[in-house]
Amino acid sequence: MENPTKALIFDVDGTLSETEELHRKAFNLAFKEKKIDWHWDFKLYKKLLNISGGKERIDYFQEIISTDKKVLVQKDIDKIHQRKTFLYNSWVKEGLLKLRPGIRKIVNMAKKKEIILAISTSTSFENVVSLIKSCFDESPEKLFHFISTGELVSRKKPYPDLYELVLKNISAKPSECFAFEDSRIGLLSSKAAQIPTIVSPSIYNLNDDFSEADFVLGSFNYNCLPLDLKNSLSS
Ligand code: XBP
Ligand code: MG
Repeated sequence: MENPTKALIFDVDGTLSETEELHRKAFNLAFKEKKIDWHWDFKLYKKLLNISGGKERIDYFQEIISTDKKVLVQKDIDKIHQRKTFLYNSWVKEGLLKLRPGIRKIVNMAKKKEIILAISTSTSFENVVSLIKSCFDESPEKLFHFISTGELVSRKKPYPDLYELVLKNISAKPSECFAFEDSRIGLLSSKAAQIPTIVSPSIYNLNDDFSEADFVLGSFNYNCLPLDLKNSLSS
């Protein structure tokens, strides 16, 4: 039988790994170091995750949520975010994050079947590289055919741009792929690009509305995967 799945496209934060608690910790430490009196707790950060991209998230918090006087200009936001990125990456390099259950097996099986692997994420290339180097034995470029990251588009998720960039670079039709997502805005992005999407919610997204998803799973464990995909991975 001809292999019907040409490519698997993975979101990063919340999908490859439960990264968001480490992002949150890095934001909070960066605020503290810069003497900014903000602390994002779990409940608040859950709300802020509806804004993809760290700089956009800081800006949104200042503009919409915080009742403090607006003091940060874009240059300040850039500096805070640079420090947050440094902190996050230093912890990732220390090995504080691991892959979500099932991800390694899917990646290994897809590699054996020569199914194309790609990434679609709102976060930065730097963050993706540290996570992949820390969690997989192979270099990001060897493992993933194309890595679509926030710097490459002007509209992040929930817009389709990050996924459309992947499709263009791997020369695949949406129907030949599966996207893997963990959040509602991620799902809206992959579905706006018309890609069949498998969702397994991360800790921040357990109660999101996933009604547009093709499959909603409790985990990415092989046994939970849709039959079509299992066939492609194993036949
Ligand atoms: C989720 C995000 C990211 C991270 C922070 O991305 O919104 O913005 O929380 O990343 P994904 P930066 O598409 O992988 O789920 O601070 O590097 O922007
Ligand atoms: Mg995500």
